[in-house]
Amino acid sequence: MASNSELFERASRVIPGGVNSPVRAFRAVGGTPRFIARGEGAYIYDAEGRRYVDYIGSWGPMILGHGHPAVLEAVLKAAAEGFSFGAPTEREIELAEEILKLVPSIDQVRLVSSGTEATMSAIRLARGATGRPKFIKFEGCYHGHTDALLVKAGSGLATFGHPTSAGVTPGAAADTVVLEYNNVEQLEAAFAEFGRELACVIVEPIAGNMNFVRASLPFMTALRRLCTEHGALLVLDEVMTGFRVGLGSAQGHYAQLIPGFAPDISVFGKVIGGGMPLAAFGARREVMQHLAPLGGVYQAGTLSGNPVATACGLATLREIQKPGFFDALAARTRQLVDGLKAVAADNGVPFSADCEGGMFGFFLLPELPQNYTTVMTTDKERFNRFFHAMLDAGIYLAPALYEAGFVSAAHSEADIAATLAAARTALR
Ligand code: KE4
Repeated sequence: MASNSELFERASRVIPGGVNSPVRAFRAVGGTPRFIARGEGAYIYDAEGRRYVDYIGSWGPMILGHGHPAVLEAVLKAAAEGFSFGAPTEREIELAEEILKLVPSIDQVRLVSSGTEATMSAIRLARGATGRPKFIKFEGCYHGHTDALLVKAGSGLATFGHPTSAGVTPGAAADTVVLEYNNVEQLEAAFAEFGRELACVIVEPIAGNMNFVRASLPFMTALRRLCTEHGALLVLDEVMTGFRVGLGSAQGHYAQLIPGFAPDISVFGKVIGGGMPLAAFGARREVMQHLAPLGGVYQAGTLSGNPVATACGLATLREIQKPGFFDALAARTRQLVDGLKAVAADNGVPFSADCEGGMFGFFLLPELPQNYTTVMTTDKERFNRFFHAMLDAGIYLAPALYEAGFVSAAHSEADIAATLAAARTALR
């Protein structure tokens, strides 16, 4: 049986950094990544046979836990009927209908293979539908790795964003305006300056890519009002929050707090694929009609609406609609978060945490941060020590202080208790 370090060394010879996605390399926290052999319920097992309580859940998709029998059965049945046809199938209609049933703000949806593809397409759709070039994003939000989205705040409002990645040209970043999350004044000023040129604003309604930062009510209200006033489309990136923070996703949560609130375009991923490559974007009919083959906005994909992935997503969405599913999941997540806060308080460690549905975040900061700058004031060394102490105790948390955590329906009271016991020791 090869060890994690042997596998990491072998992987690094043939795959850049030994991983197919950077966060998996543990570079933020140091140490050797665990190579996972299998998952079962709330647990993952590494190449050395060690068991971990899994709070990554593939970064959100595994809301039912690993190997849910009904999902496994649906996937095996679909696979036996054919992996991919490059032609329409009934199951794509079924999944689209299921999504529309759960997302009242959209009339139509297009299925794709990754969140990056979905947000990239949503921005192209917004630009095509409005005929406008610019869009706003926020520092600390991550929407996938499309060129125009790998941009950080420029110095001052007037200058546009600067690329955050090599290989992104100034031209590709030129129409991206990057503002501070939860900063209403900056939003007002940007709309005053660029309003008529803005195709859309794209935002994570709860920013899981800076761990867990909620859009404040004034911010979300201002976003909706300003987009409406200036004819820009409000794009909610719910790749992480969609069907994770509640059956109505984050938009359902905000619609309860802000009467009549609804986005213009919604982006989904992760949970709707149940762990298989599947994401989606949707909007009202008059917006979606701009998409090929009907309209002039081109968008396509060989494996879009893949028959096996749609079976996995559909089975997952059916399970989460069962009575009491989210009540139980939210209660279990709340139990974890409240327990962690209590353990930190007992040990005098500055700590704040929050959760919604099956998604949570915690900070080694006394107060919940409202933006990226504050999140990054966290003592990184202290976080890394905590992460590794928990990992060594068999608790697998996100290997970066800017990532959110996820609880599945398979996490038991005993798993939460074991996590809190490990946290007590680690925080001491
Ligand atoms: P993908 O292209 O990775 O499927 O989705 C991009 C994306 C879009 N929007 C949001 C809000 C997202 O969180 C993501 C991807 N999330 C990261 C975790 N922070 C995926 C993990 C990774 O990059 O390996």
